[in-house]
Amino acid sequence: MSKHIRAMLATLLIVTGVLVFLPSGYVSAGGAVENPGFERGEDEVPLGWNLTGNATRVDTPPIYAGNWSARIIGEGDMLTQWVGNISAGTIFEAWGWIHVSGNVTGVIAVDFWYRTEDVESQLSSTAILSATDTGGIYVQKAGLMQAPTQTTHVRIRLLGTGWSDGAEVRFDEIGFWVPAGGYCFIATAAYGSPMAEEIQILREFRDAYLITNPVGKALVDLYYRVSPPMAEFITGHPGLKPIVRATLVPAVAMSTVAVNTTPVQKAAMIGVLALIVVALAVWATKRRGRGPQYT
Ligand SMILES: [Ca+2]
Repeated sequence: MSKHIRAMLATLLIVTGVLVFLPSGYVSAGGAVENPGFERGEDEVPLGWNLTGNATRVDTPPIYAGNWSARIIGEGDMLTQWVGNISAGTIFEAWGWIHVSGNVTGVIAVDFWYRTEDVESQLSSTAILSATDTGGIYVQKAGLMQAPTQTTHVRIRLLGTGWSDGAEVRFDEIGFWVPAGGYCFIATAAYGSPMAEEIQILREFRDAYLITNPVGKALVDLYYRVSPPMAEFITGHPGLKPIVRATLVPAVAMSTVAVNTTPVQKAAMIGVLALIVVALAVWATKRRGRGPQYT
C-alpha cells in the first residue's frame, strides 16, 4: 500500500468510526406534514389531522414544543394525515417526538398509497417508528423509507398498541420530508443504500447520543461538512466498499449495544470507543511514519 492510500484509509477509519452520522431529523418543521406541532386548529380539532376514537389535541403538559400536543389514551385512538404529490422512488425521512407513560407502545405508522378518484390501494408494507415507556421525556424517532413505484400519497398515522389502563401517548412535531442534508454519506456509499439495517442502527445511535449534547452535535456538524467528498470517492472506487464496511463493523456493533443497554453499560461502551479511537490514531500515525517511501 502506498503511504497515500494508507493515510487515506487511516483517516477513513477514524472519521467513519466516530462520525458516521448526519443531522437531519432535528428540524422542527414538519416538511410535507401540515400542522406538525398541532399548534393550529380550533379547540381540540387540529388542522390537517383527522382524529378518531378518543384522540385529542391538548394544551396540558407534557408538551414537546409550542402550546399543543396530540394525546391518545386507548385502543382505536388515532390521528391520521394524508400527504399528496409524493414522487415514486424518492427516499423520504419521517420523524416525530413521542412521550409514552404507562404500559403501551406509541407508534408512528407510515405507508405509501396509490390514490385517484376511483382507486385507493396501499403499495407498501407499513413502516413503524415506535417508543415504549420514555421515562418522562419526549424521544425522537426517525426513519428513512422509499416511496414504491406508482406512489401518489403517503398516510401517516399516530396510534398506540398494547394498551393497559391509565396509559397515555403524546405526539408532537411530526415530520415527513426529503432529507435536505442528504444521508449518512460514507455509510451509504459503503452499503449502497441509505436504508441498510446497519445505517438505521447508526442513525438511532446518532439520535440518542450525539445530537442530544453539544459535543455530539459539533461532531455531527463536522461530519456533515467533511464526509460528502469522501463518500463520493468511495462511490467512485467500489473496491473500497468492503474495507469501509469492515471499518464500520465496530461502530455498528457498539451502536447496537448502546441503544439496548443500561447507563452503566453505556459508560463502559463509551470508554471502549474512546480507547479504540486513540488506538487507531496511534496506529495510523506509526504506520505512516514507518511506511516505505515511494515518491
Ligand atoms: Ca406542539
